[in-house]
Amino acid sequence: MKILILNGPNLNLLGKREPHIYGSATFEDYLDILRKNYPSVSIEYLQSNHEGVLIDKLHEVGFDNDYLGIVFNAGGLTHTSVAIGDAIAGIQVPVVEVHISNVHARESFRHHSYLSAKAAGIIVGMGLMGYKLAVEFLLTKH
Ligand code: CA2
Repeated sequence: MKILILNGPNLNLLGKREPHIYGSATFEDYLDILRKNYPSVSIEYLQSNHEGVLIDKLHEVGFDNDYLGIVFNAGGLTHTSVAIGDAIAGIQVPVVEVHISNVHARESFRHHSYLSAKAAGIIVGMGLMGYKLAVEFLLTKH
């Protein structure tokens, strides 16, 4: 039983910059805790700053029946990338869109997502806990 967590541009800076918005934990620290909480799930993780790498990963995992789903924070590409929206629409494995911050309480350009209409669910503004909630949701589909 596998789940992919996919993080997009600049999320490698978590815990290092802007802690007032994104918190002070690094994603790697959080991932350790998450993996310990779900020992029976193989949680794969990829962060990339490159749109094409993210799309290639969606295609690679998106037709693999071993995956329950993909937990995806596309970062700023959420608000700009038709191509990532198309990739999610084109794969079979469900994608849960996650945002650490409440994008609706921020600048108006963050209010629109090219992913949301193609996502199985959306979690916004719950901090890093959003990733855990997305894993819980995907486990209910097992
Ligand atoms: O709230 C989220 O999870 C976002 O996806 C984060 C993106 C932002 O563009 C989206 O609108 C909402 C930004 C990721 C950058 O993360 C940083 C973390 C620490 C320091 C600087 C950037």
